[in-house]
Amino acid sequence: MADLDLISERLQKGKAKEVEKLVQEALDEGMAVRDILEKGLIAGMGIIGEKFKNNQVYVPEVLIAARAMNKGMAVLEPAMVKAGVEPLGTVIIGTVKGDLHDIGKNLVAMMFKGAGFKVVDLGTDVPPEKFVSAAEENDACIVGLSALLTTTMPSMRDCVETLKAANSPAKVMVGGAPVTQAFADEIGATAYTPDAATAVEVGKQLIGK
Ligand code: B1M
Repeated sequence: MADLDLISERLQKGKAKEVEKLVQEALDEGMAVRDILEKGLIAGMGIIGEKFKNNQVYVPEVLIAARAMNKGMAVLEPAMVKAGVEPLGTVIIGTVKGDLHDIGKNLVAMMFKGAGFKVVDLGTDVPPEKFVSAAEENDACIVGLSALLTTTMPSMRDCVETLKAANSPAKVMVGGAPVTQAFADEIGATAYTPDAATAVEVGKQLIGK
């Protein structure tokens, strides 16, 4: 009998090949796709997110756990489509124009994915118009903006203004080392969060999940 706790535990250790194999075995045994996703993969990534928030694990551990998560998801995805498992919503994410830092943004993206969201990652140096068009095309519920430079924080303001001018219904979440709650309030972003795990918690609250 497939063991969902083992999938979660192996994922937390970043054992990508084992996760891949265990997910395949669980599918072959006829286990429900939603259970494998929620009680195996998402549960494991949730624990890693919590530990990361509490400084019990660090960036490398999160990255290898996320890689294991991706391997498991790749096995699961065709079955998810077949079973009609809907993502919680779509998150558009990117680092704002002029800014090439992407490690933190990637972590936030991975955590959102790990929590069951569809994530469209626009990469780095993303102009406001691209956030708007991607949000529209993907019917996004959240647009996530990351900035690591004080000099690119004004790009965040441009994004918020451009999204508002386009009447985008998406909630705008901002973060990155120089960003603060006061700045988020000043530019009219929906929410600021200091780290990737909190971003996902707040993102779920924002869409009522
Ligand atoms: Co740059 N850099 N960098 N850099 N770099 C910083 C940010 C800096 C603080 C270093 C310093 O001077 N002490 C400084 C910024 C100063 C400032 O403006 N306040 C700086 C500078 C000045 C520069 C250049 C201008 C240097 C130069 O060329 N003269 C240049 C700019 C290039 C550009 O972007 N146009 C530059 C370049 C680079 C590299 C390319 C070499 C490299 C980036 C590689 C990459 O990302 N692929 C780099 C790096 C690695 C850093 C440091 C060392 C590390 C950043 C990082 O990845 N941290 C950084 C110094 C530091 O922070 N100690 C520095 C780890 C990451 C996990 O944390 O990104 O903060 P972070 O993400 C966190 C949270 O902030 C939050 O969640 C994450 C995890 O929980 N978060 C969000 C992030 N986005 C979020 C979005 C959310 C919610 C939460 O909602 C959507």
